Amino acid sequence: SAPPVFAAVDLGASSGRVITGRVAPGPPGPGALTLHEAHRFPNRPVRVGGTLHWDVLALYRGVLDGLRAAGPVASVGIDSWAVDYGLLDADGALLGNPVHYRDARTDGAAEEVARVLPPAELYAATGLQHLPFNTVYQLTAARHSAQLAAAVHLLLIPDLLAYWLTGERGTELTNASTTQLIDPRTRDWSRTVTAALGIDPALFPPLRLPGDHGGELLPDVRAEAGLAADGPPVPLTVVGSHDTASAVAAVPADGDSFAYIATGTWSLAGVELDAPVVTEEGRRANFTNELGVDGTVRYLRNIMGLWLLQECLRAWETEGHPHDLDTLLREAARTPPLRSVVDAGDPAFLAPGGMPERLAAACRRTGQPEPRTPAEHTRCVLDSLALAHRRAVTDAQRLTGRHVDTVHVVGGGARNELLCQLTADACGLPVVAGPAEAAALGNVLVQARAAGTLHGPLPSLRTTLRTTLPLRHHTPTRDRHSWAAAARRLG
Ligand code: ADP
Ligand code: LRH
Repeated sequence: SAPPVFAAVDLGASSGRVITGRVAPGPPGPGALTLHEAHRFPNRPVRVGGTLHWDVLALYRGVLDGLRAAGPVASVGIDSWAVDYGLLDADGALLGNPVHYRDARTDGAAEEVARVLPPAELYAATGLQHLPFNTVYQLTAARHSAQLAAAVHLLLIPDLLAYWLTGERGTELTNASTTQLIDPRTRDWSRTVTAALGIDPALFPPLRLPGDHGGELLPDVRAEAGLAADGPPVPLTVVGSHDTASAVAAVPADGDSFAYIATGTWSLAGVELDAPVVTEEGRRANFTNELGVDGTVRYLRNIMGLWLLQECLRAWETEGHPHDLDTLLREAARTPPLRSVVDAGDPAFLAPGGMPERLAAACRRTGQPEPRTPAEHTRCVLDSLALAHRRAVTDAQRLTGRHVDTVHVVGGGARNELLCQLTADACGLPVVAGPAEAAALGNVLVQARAAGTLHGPLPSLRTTLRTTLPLRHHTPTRDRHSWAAAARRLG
């Protein structure tokens, strides 16, 4: 019989994709696990009425088109970026378009929360790093809105799409852990936080875990997806619905002395732990404890990531001077290194718009030469990301006592050879690059295990990945002292 095929819906901030994963019978080895991109579609936010929204129906359309392109599958799993949500009324209808986490509505919300729950207490309860757009701040910003007053259910983005596909409502735990309403020790809602902020936890449908059964595709969905009405039911399997949870599940690591950097729109850099580390030192260093697949914890820091470059490319295109990424990266490789760096963890880079000028202004403020050409901007972004990667990998080891001997780079940025080499150089550690579609792969792994096609705990799934995937190895070359000197320029 044909090997089972699993459809992973992976929605990133820059694009959505439906990727099929096929697991061949027999022992792991090249070709045992193959991915095929059935459909990719852009994710373009829309500003309307002064608010930046996700175009969630366009994304849903992309999912249906992707399922149609994928053909008959054994199951479907959905993951997406974190923190954002849609509200449903008592009839189950969507109340307004989900708001983008980069929207300015959360300006000032952290200060409001801090008046009721000081940052140290909020961190002690949740172990979550401060990001100005955490769901807790979005709900605070929206708390006097008619929309929230009318809401009966709150569904995180992957749970919202799963609801449309199956009619079943749930709250997947790994993504719920990014709301800042979950206690990572109990892996349940933090009554300390919900009570202090007057957030009704009943808004959230019951928690569910990666591997759980999440219902079946509805008849009208099957028709839209081109599946025969009388074909076998297609289950939705709950996966690590936070894309970073799925991406880290697919890190092809050997043992536990590794750091990972999931690089796409964001760089998420840190280590995997068995239990949360919630310390005041960790809070000050802005490290987070997000929940992962199989009871793991992602101890990591958010770094601005390739957003900095995406926004430069968008600006140049808007100005009528589009640049091709491949050419820019080749030119950046020939541009003098470490001429100017910025703090790639700075939330000042969060909002969209004017990125080339904002990078130049940051260099000016720190007494460094301003990047002037697109190649210089690109070099500045990549050097700055590598420097932030180095800092996160160093800090994660210090704060957790975990030793790191290898850095795994996964996500779209794993395709960027210059970024991977600079990261190896900056960290002074070997970098293993790939898979680029790690989130989709982690999504497939959890589905395949739930279906009984793959077996075992994460380490053995990772062994399958190591023996199956093409990976690129980068050996550190550059003198580490120049990176330390560059770090000092940022203070
Ligand atoms: P997200 O899931 O956040 O939307 P991805 O993981 O898809 O992001 O990563 C997208 C980024 O990966 C792009 O912005 C680009 O910088 C980088 N990337 C994708 N393909 C390539 C490539 N062929 N060469 C270099 N970089 C690439
Ligand atoms: C990456 C990601 C990240 C979150 C951010 C909102 O796509 O899920 O882990 O912090 O988006």
